[in-house]
Amino acid sequence: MKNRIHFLVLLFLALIGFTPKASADYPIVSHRFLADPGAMVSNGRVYLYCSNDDENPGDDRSGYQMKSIVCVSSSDLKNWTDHGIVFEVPKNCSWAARSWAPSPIERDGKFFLYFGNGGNGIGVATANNPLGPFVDPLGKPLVENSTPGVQPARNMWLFDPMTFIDDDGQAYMYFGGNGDDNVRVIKLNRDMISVDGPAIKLSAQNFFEASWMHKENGIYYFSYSANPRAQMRIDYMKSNSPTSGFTYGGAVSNQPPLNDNNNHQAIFKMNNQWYQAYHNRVVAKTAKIAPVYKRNLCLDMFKHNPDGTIETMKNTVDGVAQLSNLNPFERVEAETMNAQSGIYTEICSAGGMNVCKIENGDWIKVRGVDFGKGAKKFEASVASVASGGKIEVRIDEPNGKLLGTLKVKSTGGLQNWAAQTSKLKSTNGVHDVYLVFKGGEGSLFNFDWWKMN
Ligand code: FUB
Repeated sequence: MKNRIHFLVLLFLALIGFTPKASADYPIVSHRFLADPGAMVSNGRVYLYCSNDDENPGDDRSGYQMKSIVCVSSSDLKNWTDHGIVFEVPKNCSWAARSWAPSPIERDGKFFLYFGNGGNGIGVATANNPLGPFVDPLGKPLVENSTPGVQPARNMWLFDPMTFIDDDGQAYMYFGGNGDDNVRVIKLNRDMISVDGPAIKLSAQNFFEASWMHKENGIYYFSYSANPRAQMRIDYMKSNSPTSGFTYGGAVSNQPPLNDNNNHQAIFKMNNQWYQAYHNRVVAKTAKIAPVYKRNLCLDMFKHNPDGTIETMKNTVDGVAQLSNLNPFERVEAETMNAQSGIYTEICSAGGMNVCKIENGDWIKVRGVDFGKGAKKFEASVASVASGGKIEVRIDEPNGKLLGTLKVKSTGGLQNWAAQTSKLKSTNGVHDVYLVFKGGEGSLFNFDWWKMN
């Protein structure tokens, strides 16, 4: 089954190269089912905090059961690092039963993660580092139905928080769902874990869920997922104030290809360009897995027009430019990749994550690697119970030019790490690198990081 799914995903990736209208951007972090991204740009990286759809059963009836938040990040928008689970309920927050659709923000050197306890209240978790560990500072929800100003609200889903800090330092949290009059915004105090005054009611036509706020040229843009009557587009309203006077602006983006269901946007600016991270269901649909609760991340760009409207985003197969080439002469985490076939990740005993369940024929693609004047050696930290596995270093295609082969020697255990090296044929310029795994039957070895010399 595993190989069949990988074959189908591979087939899809091969096909989209020839079919410009095929689907949304390459799935980001395609080895995980992730959804509802919340974006934070910090220190030259964008971090996406996501609902963990790997926790949903693989059928179309079980509903959303996510209890953890997964973080992935990138500095170049093409190669993404999987940081794994950074917050989990009830383990890190005993009052909550679910953690959905998180939204991150940084203030005063601290990191805050807001999440929905399903649709039944909003919690906050804090950390001193973007990757956690996130802990519950309150021991109770930050916003619940009894919070002044939340009710009355007909059948409101009390979830999908998004926190925004205005230029004057005032923080606001937007949230709500399921009804035009069910948008709420509430001021947060400087500590970011307490509210200042009652929630204020806002209305948005066809409001369904996924509140997000961004500001450009002094205009406040409140974007949201519209309801199924409005094809679950990402629509927006704009205003000169963060809490009132919003008028409908149109669509930030239409229903993504290969989705046919809910969507959830995170809007962020990096290198002076606006992006929308979102989810669709291309990985599950391509692999013929029941797709409703198995979503995957995507990314595209959009622009603001000179008149203050938004030019509706185009979903592309590969429309986002790589912001910088990857330097292979510094340690690269094995779980940093642009695409993959067949691999999984897990917590690594040496810290962070490692790639695991590597089988014959699996591969990792790393995009836009700058070889400079050439590399002579490939070094990789691997862990293996037996010798016999290999890492082939190829460029441009999974079966592209072979630069060298690392023959993995036993390290005596799947978490016993050792750096091993092999020679490389010298290559100049910028290439996509494919690390292609070869060996016998079953799981071959684990892989933590690599580097060229
Ligand atoms: O992931 C669960 C829910 O689905 C989110 O809270 C909504 O935004 C929708 O994407």
